[in-house]
Amino acid sequence: MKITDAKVFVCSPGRNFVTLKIYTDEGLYGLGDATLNGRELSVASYLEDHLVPCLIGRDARNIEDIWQYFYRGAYWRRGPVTMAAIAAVDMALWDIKGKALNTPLYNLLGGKSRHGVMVYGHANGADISETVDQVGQYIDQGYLAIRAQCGIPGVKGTYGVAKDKMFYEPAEKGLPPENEWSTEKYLNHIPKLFQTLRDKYGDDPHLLHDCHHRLTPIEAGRLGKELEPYHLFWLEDTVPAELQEGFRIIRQHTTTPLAVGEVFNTVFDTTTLFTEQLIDYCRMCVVHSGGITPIRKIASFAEIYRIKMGCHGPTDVSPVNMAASVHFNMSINNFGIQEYMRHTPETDAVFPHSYTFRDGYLLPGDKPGFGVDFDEKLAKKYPYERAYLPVNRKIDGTMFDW
Ligand code: EZ4
Ligand code: CO
Repeated sequence: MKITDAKVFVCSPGRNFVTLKIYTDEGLYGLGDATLNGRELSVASYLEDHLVPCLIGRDARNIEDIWQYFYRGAYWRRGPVTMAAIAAVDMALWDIKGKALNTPLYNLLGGKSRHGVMVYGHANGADISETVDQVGQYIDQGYLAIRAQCGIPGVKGTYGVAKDKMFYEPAEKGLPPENEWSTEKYLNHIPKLFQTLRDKYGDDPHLLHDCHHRLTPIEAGRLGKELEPYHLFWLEDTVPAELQEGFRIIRQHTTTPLAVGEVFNTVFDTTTLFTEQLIDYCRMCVVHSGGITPIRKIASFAEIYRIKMGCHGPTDVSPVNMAASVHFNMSINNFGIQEYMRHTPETDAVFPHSYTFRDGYLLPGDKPGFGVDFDEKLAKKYPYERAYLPVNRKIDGTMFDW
């Protein structure tokens, strides 16, 4: 089965997405997601200018070899742009494989390990009471797990506080907006949010929180310790994760479960974290870690250390990635949870998909491959629009992590 062509589509049905479509001489095509929030055109160029020319004429069945050709074969490796581009190729080839064998992807990955994929939704609010109400709305919709974020008094524009509650998306059109940050105010406020949530909703709902890479290890230790009475499902991205060794300090101070990895690109970002059992959940995303081929290996490596997968699933990657993630999660034993931010109706119309939400779980459906399509005609109505994630400064103006 020869690859005859591959096309890159950049569209913006509510926000920007990069989609790869690989065509074969047997009439089958596959879809891959290549979206990297705020850097979309770089991945599109990486694909069009560098990978697609090498793809034409290759046998679409040889997924492992093609992955190794683009990763191991290249002298310049890693990084989010490179890995998102390779991921899109890998995903499209798995999609073709499923269609060629007329079976959903999870069957090719070992079959079902569970009946559905537990997801968590995002509850955001300008203050504690708004977030508490939002958590209640997710519980009413059947969610078993909810991530809770709220505004911090005295801090303008905190991460996790949305303009649109249902479809939270931090990227904004134009140049990067600037947020404000105070670790002191944040650390004093967040335990009150979780105390209020447990008082109101009891022990059952799984509650999660994302620090978005803003603390030092000792600050993370303090927050984890103060949140222990509210037994979080996880505390996410406490520290900037370039420094894996920092997690040793956090672990010495708290039993709150730790999650990290949405910005990781390869297994090499995880070695200290996994082998020393410094985290509980690995948040790597199918698209930003190079595709189905490498993330399966990363999950197997994590399994040895009893670490579970809790993949990133924001609205800023497309339903193609979400479908790939659901099939992957269905198949592995060490699945923890899947992040699920709902896409807007405009996005869902461009990417019709067979996965569905029911009673707190995503179900993959039984279409061959990923079960996602791409409406090219509709996508043309939504051309690319420049957009950036915010940057962050401390109250005195110092540049900080966002
Ligand atoms: O800020 O995907 O857990 N979810 C997150 C996301 C990230 C965005 C960045 O593009 O941290 O909201
Ligand atoms: Co996060």
